[in-house]
Amino acid sequence: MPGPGRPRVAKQEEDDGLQSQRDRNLFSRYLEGREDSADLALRVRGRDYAYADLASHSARYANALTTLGVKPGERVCVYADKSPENVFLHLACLRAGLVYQPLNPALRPAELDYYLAHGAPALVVCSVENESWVRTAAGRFGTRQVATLNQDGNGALAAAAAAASGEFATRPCAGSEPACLLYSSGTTGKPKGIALSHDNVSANLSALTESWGFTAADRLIHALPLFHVHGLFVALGCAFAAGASLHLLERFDAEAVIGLLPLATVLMGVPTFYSRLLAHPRLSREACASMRLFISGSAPLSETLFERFRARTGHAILERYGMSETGMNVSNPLHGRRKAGAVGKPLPGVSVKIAGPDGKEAPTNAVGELQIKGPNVFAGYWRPAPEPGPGLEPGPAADGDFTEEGYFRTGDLARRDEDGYIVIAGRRKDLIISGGENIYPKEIEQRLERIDGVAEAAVIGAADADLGERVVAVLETERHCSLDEAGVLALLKTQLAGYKLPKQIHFTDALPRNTMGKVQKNALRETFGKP
Ligand code: MLC
Repeated sequence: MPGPGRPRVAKQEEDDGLQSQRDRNLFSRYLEGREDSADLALRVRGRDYAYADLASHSARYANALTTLGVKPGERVCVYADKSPENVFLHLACLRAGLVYQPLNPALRPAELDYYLAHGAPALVVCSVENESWVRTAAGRFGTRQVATLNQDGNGALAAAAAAASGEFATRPCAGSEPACLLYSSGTTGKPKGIALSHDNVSANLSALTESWGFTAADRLIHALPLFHVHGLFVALGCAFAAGASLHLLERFDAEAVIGLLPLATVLMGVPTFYSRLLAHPRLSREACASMRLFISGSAPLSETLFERFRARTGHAILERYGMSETGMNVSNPLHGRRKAGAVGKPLPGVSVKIAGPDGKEAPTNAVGELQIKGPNVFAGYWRPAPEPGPGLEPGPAADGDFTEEGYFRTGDLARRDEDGYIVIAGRRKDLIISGGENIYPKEIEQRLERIDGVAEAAVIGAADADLGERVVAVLETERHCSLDEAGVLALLKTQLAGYKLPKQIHFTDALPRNTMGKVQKNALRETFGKP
C-alpha cells in the first residue's frame, strides 16, 4: 500500500508494477481476445454459450456480487451444485478480485460450519432448499450475506445477475493475489486452506496446455465436480485458456459420457470414470473415433485398468500427478511412451526432487519423499487471522510444509525410474482416496468415537474395483453395547457427506494393538482391506 511520504521513485515503480500486472488476472487469460467471440465455450443441457456469453454473464454476476457489497480479497463461499451459472460465478469472482471458495454441496450442516469459520466468507451462495439453515449458520460466523443459486439456474443471486449490467471492467490484480480458496483434508481431521494465486493457476495452465496440446479445436467432456482443482482449474482452465469448448455434465454418468464421445476430443477424469466406462457395453474403438486424449488423475490408475482401456479403445490413458496445493506437477507425455503405473515426468517449469533420508536427491529407483518447486506451488496454508475480526492470511511457510530449499513437501513417496519417469510408491500417511475424493480417517474416527458405546474407532481404506478404495470402519465397542451397522450409519449420515460414510462397519471387542497400545492399522488392512 502506498503510504504517506513514500519516495516518488517507489510510487513510480509501483505504477509500473501495476501496469505490468494489468493482465495477471486469470480471467483475462481465459477470455483474451474472445470477449466478442461467437465461438462455443460451454454446452450444457442443450444450451450453448459462446465466449462472448461467458464475458457478459460473468459481468452480470460480478456486478451482482459488487452490489451485495463483497470487496476484493473477500471470500465467496460457493456451497452450490455444478451448473453453467456456477461457472459464471467463478469467473465473476476472478473478474472482481474475489476469492472463490467452492465446497462440496454434499457436505452436511455440521461440516459447513468449519469452512465458514475458517474462510470467513463475506457471502455464502447456496441452494434455495438450504437457505434457511445456511442463514442461521452464516449468522453464527459473521458472514454478511447469503444468496441463492440452484442447479437449474434459479435463485436470488441468479435473479440479481439477470437484472445487472452485462459490462464489467475486470479488476487488474497482482499475480500473487488469491484466485480461490480450496481445501485438503488434514491428517488431524481438520481440512487445510489452500489459496492458489492467479499466477499459480496461470503458470500451471501454460504448462498443461502446452504439454497436452490443447487448441481451440478441442472439445472437452467436463464431468468432474467444480469444487476441486481437477475440475475447476485443470479441466475448465485448460479449455478456456486454449479457447476450446466444454460439454458440461452436472455429474459423471457413463451413459451420458459415452453419448458425448463422438462429439468430443478430450476427457479428463478420475480412475473410477474409466472403470465405469469399461463396464458400459457401448464403449468401443468406434465410439472413441473423434477422441484424441483420455487423461486420468487424482487417484492411482491401476495397470490393469490402463491395459483394459487400451485393449478396448486403442487409447493409452495419460496419467498425471498433482494435488490441490500445487496444481499439476508431473505428466506422462502426449507424444511418446505412456507408462502404466508411472505418472510421468515433471511438467515444464516444475522441479521435482525425490528426497532421500539425508534430504539429498535419492538415486535412481530409490524411494524418497516427493518434493515440488515451481510457479504453480501455493505460498502456504491459510489460517484464520489472529483476533480481532474475521479474515485469513497466508500461513507461515516455516512449519515443515516447505524445505529450506523452497520445495513443498507433498508427503507422498516416489521413485524416479531409469527413464526418468516418476512412480508413486506410497501416499500421505493414512489417506484414503475413494473415487478421487481424499478422505482422512481421523475425521471419521472422531465422529464415530462420539457415538455412545464406541470405545475406539479405526478407519481404513479397502481395495475396491469401482472406487479404487472404499472406506471401512472397525469399531471397538463397550460391553453390552447394542450398536449395529445400520444404527451407526444413520447417526453418521446426519454429520458427514455421503462419500465419507463407511461402506462397511465391523465390530470387535478389541482392536489389534502394538505394545504401546496403538491400533495396528496394517493388521486391520490384512483382515478387512481386501477387495
Ligand atoms: C459419491 N459417493 C461416493 C463417492 N462419490 N462414495 C465413495 N467415494 C466417492 N468418491 C456415494 C454417495 O454418497 C452416494 O451414496 C453414492 O455414492 C452415489 O452418489 P453419486 O453422487 O451418484 O455418486 P457418483 O456420481 O457415482 O460419484 C462417484 C464419482 C464422484 C467417482 C463419479 O465421486 C466423482 O466425480 N469423483 C471425482 C472427485 C474429484 O474430482 N477429485 C479431484 C480431487 S483434486 P448413497 O449411500 O447416498 O447412495 C485432486 C488433485 C488432483 O485430487 O491431482 O487432481
